[in-house]
Amino acid sequence: MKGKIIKSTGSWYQVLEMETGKIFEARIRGKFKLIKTRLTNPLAVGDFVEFQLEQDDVAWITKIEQRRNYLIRKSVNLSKEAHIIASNIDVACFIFTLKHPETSLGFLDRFLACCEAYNIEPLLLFNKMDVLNEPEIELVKDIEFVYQDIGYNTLEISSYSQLNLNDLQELLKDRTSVFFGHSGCGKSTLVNALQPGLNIKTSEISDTHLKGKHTTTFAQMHFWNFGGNVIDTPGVREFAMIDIEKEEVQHYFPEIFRKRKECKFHNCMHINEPKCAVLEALETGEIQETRYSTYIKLMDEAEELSQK
Ligand SMILES: Nc1nc2c(ncn2[C@@H]2O[C@H](COP(=O)(O)OP(=O)(O)OP(=O)(O)O)[C@@H](O)[C@H]2O)c(=O)[nH]1
Ligand SMILES: [Mg+2]
Ligand SMILES: [Zn+2]
Repeated sequence: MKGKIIKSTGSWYQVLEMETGKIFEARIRGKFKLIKTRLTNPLAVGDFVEFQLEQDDVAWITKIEQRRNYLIRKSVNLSKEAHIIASNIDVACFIFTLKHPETSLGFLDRFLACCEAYNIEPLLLFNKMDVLNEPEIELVKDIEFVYQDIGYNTLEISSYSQLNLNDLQELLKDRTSVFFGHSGCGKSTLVNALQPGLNIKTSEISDTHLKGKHTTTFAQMHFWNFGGNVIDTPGVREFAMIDIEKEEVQHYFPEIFRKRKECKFHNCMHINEPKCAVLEALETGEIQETRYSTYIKLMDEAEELSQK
């Protein structure tokens, strides 16, 4: 039998049998190594699998199909183990909140670099617009402009005031999307707002730290009645890339990669080389300092990893 993983807790899974629409609780039998990296989860939500039924109700997953793409992360300094957030994705939505909780641009840039590396289309959603005052709205628009200029698709939204939710539905319709962001940024609330009746658990962010409480603990796929589906994921604090070479990092920053053609040296890494077009663009503000600083950090991390 063939199916798709729609929920994963790490020890057991939910598999949707595509033909009948039946859902089974399932476990793994055998080895599932598609990539060489050590993983905390061999199977992820979005994976297509083969499974067998035993005594009618226990499903054993026996095989996993190659993934078309996947979103993968590890914590910045932590172990060598990585975690597949979701797989076989059409669009990866990054939920950005200027406040409650505050989202750092470095976190966003790491996510975008990962999308570039794994061939996933990102969509940048500026959420909780309803809580912002005029200067804060201006700030969001400035940030938005920077990312649009690089080539990313963006949308200002709010689940509370329903801002642009129809436009968002259009963008998500008939596709598999994943919602990603810090705990408390409003991923699950957004799923509920896009489809009232799902009643996914949400909770208020803490008053003292203005951070989320990690309400969603497992990735889970939900199906839209307007077509397509979404993978709601647990909030994460930080994001690091895996298996990345120092020289390769610039490929994942489109504006840096475009500029590199004008550098004097063809193998310029844009650190301190003479006649570097990227450093010049940084000077003029054409390339953002926050983006550049994440670029440098990712190169440092890649170098550190290669020395281990
Ligand atoms: N003002 C405002 N608050 C929102 C909005 N969307 C969500 N919230 C609130 O933000 C808090 C956190 O929302 P959740 O949906 O649980 O956040 P989450 O991203 O799913 O968090 P985790 O599951 O912990 O990763 C809740 O109190 C929501 O009511 C919004 O558009 N505007
Ligand atoms: Mg949630
Ligand atoms: Zn250069």
